[in-house]
Amino acid sequence: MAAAEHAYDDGNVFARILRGELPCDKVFEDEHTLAFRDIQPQTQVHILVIPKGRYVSMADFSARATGPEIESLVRTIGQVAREAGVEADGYRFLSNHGEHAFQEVPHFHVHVFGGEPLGRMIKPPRA
Ligand code: DGP
Repeated sequence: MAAAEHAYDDGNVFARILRGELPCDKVFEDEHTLAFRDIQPQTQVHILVIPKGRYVSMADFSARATGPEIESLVRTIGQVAREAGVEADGYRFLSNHGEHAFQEVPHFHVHVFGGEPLGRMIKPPRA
């Protein structure tokens, strides 16, 4: 994969949150990962989990992240869902990569949705 495909924009909003230039409603932080509430929640619980490293999306993160970074991110997803109280009734986590997925912020992030019925995934299956 060409390096240019993963060119990272240090001006993106999550980079600015990580540098402390913008506030966030933090729910968890460790050495590698930050979790905070989405500014435009789409469900009752809507938390974003991001690596602290400069990764554009899942494509970049899955190719370059270290084992400890990956472990931290995955464990954080489970932990914030548990602590938000959505584990028993169910939750969804997803990440948008690129144009077809309508990724808006070019810093890898995982959405954690819950607190209410979420409907079926994406749209009805193709005939
Ligand atoms: P995506 O479409 O997957 O790139 O989702 C980007 C999400 O980021 C969207 O749900 C709104 C959220 N978001 C955008 N700007 C900010 C911000 O400044 N603070 C917080 N907390 N969330 C933001």
